Amino acid sequence: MSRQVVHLDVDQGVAIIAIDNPPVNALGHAVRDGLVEALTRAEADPAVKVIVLACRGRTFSAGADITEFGTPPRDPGLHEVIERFDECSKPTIAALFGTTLGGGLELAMGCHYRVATESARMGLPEVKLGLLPGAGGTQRLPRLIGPEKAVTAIVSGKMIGAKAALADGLIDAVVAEPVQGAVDFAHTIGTTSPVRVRDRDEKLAAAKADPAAFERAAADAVKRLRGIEAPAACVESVRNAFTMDFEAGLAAERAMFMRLVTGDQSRAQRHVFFAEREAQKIPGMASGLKPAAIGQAAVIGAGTMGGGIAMNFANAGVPVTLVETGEAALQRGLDRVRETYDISVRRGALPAGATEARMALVSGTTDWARLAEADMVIEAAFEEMDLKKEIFARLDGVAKSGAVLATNTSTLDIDAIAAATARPADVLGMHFFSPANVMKLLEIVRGRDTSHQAIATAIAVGKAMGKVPVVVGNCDGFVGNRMLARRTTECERLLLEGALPQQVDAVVLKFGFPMGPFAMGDLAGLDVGWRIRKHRGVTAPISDVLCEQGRFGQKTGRGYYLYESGSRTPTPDPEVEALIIETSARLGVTRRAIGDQEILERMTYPMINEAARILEEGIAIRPSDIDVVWVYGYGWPVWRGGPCFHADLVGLPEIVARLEHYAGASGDEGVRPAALLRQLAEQGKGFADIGKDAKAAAA
Ligand code: T1G
Repeated sequence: MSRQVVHLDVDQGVAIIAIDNPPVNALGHAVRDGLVEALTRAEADPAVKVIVLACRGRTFSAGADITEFGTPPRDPGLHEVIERFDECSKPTIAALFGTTLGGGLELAMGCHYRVATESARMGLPEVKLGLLPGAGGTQRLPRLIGPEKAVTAIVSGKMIGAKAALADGLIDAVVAEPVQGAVDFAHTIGTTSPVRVRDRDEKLAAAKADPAAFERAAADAVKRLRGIEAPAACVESVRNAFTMDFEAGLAAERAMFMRLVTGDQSRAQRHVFFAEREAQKIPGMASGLKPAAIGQAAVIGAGTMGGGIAMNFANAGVPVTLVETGEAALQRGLDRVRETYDISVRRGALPAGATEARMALVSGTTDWARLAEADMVIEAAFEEMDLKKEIFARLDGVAKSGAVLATNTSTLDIDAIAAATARPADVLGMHFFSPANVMKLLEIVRGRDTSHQAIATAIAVGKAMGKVPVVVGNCDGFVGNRMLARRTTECERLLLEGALPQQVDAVVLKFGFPMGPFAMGDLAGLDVGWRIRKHRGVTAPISDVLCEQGRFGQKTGRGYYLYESGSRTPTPDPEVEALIIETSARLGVTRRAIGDQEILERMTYPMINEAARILEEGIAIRPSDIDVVWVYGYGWPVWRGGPCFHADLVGLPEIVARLEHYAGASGDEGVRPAALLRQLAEQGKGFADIGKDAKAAAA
């Protein structure tokens, strides 16, 4: 017996149609069916004068049911349901609260009026799924708030609050409580004949007369969006709102939606949407396990990373104490945090007053006894094992029982660090990516003895910080950096064999990364990798020579590229080209022209191969976790879904064959296809097939 997902109640001439489909009132087939049935009854009921569309639970509808995409469409379609509300002979009012998104907002715009609670937020985020609003949103939103604001909102996919929505004309009133507010609003309109949004074109007039302002807003909205299809479709469809009649605009929108929803880019972006949520599900973890409450946090080390981590706590509203060994270093750290907030306020990224509000949550001390107050301590000291062991041994004697003790190490052995304490169950890695207060990815590294409680707490803290947490196993480089090391090795080889930095970077940029690996190295500082290589006794001929010459990248004005007078724009450097050619000769490597396709394969396939090994060793729970790591931590284009998703699109047999070729050419057994990769290829399977097994195990 399927549960009732739409309720209809009538009281004093007002019909309340309430969607009841937790967790987010997604507009799946049963809901759409129920809405048509309830609306038909309410419209036919002579006692009903006004109809309120409401939702139960925590939010008005967050949109179409994304899990239905890629399955055969089932009538009534969402656009048909919305048309029914739009054509209704009685006034219809949507009662918004929570996060009204996508098809949920489109449904609300199909109603004649909208009210919302003050805390309500609303938006059309379809572009983040590689789509455009496909149920009238690109035609109705411009009629409510004007084409310029509509195109900016739809291409960004951002939410706006109720006050801004009221000011723009998206809603008609801000109310204290959604349903009662809608009922009260109903009494103000009485039974005046409904005003259909489709018939409101006063806000289109200016764009019809002079589209220049719209075209400027559209160009501004899509700048820097290279290679991705959905934003351009969003612009075209909003433009249709004032260049076509409503029905034609609706039909064109639907056609564009159907093209996008069946395309690889939207499939990739929907894959990442679910992968990000799947990554927080840990097989064997009791579903009712509650994370520990973090009332007070502490960060050891007030350097760049420590300061950024402290900001993450303050941003989540958690008081945090920065701990340093000396007053001068502590003050420098606190000043850097304050300055970072000030920059965000000056840029408008944070509201005025945010610096003081956030800094009120950040304190500093050189007194380790203060650590006893913390429910979570994150160590962000120098990347040196003996120092970390000393810190954790000392922490073990000070921290309160049950506190989560985390290290921000980017590669060191979590088990070795945990062994310095008598409480390894409370120890784990929380690997933030620089800048820690900006980058979304958080690798949560579980040690051999780490408890599910500690992991659940770290996941919850990461989410509260606005991070994307991914639980990974303990090995050198964990998941992201371990795969990056494969790409870095290929970068060095490509230079020796005949490529130049600008050629390799151009190929990686064209694939969709925001930066190429050499420009990225110059940004991070070539001395960082140099120090690690020296520590491990490995060499990278060209990068080592650059570092020996003090060419560390942007920070020294020259690295692989030149940076003229403090500019951040990389310029190819003839001296570096000469150095590369000389190094090839010195090492007896005959240089050759290397094609872009080979470069792209060597920039991606060895990493994909390493992903297969990571899965074989259980360092990642599922392939989609690896996709999340690379999309949110390293700039893999979200519309390509991540390394494993991409590998399935290319086809594993092709990748195996090319890896065999490159392993033979280089003599590097690390490039030879992993057993799992070969096995999947032989079975005609992909990484996605592994994901299905892991998901079943986690259920
Ligand atoms: N469809 C199906 N499942 C959804 C869903 C959706 N639209 N939104 C969320 N879920 C699931 C999610 O996978 C998770 O499942 C659970 O709900 C809680 O979500 C025609 C085409 C609303 C801000 O893009 O942004 O309408 O992991 O963990 O952090 O034009 O969910 O528990 O099994 O994210 O509180 C447009 C997507 C759809 C909104 C809540 N709408 N959702 O965040 O919870 S396309 C969206 C969100 C569309 C029309 C077009 C967030 C949220 P599980 P959660 P949260």
